[in-house]
Amino acid sequence: MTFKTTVAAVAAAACTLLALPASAQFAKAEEAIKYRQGSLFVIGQHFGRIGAMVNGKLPFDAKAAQDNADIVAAMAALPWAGFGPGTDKGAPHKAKPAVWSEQAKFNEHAQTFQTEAGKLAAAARTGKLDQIKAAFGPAAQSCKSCHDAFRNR
Ligand code: ASC
Repeated sequence: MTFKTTVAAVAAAACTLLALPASAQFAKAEEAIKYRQGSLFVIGQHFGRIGAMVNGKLPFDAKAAQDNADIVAAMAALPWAGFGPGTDKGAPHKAKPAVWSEQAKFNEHAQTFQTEAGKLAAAARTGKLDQIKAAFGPAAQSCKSCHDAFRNR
């Protein structure tokens, strides 16, 4: 390789690293599994805090709802990179084999959740509980339908 092509190759590799989903950064399947479980756990915690307000178990706090919904929406993009090829084994988990054998369907669920999480964050920005309630149902349903199809009990 000439110097120029070497520089170009290194630059291309660096760009690829930046552009690749987080899956490429996992040294081993166990880390991908922990990553997806950790991100889904954090999402669940923040989603649950909104749920508590929606269900009247916590007093409504518009700022808290917005903060939590923003976290859910931002984190909604993350777990999916942790379901890459070969991550069906490597640590205990509850993902069904269908995650890897029915990828298109799984990806569709992941996408639906991201869309609903975005709508929930938009609703939370209105500061109105009725708007949040309206968006929360479909978002929760998107969690549930994916869990029903792709997560063992
Ligand atoms: C949550 C949470 C889920 C969903 C799901 C909705 O708060 O942790 O997995 O809502 O229960 O039905």
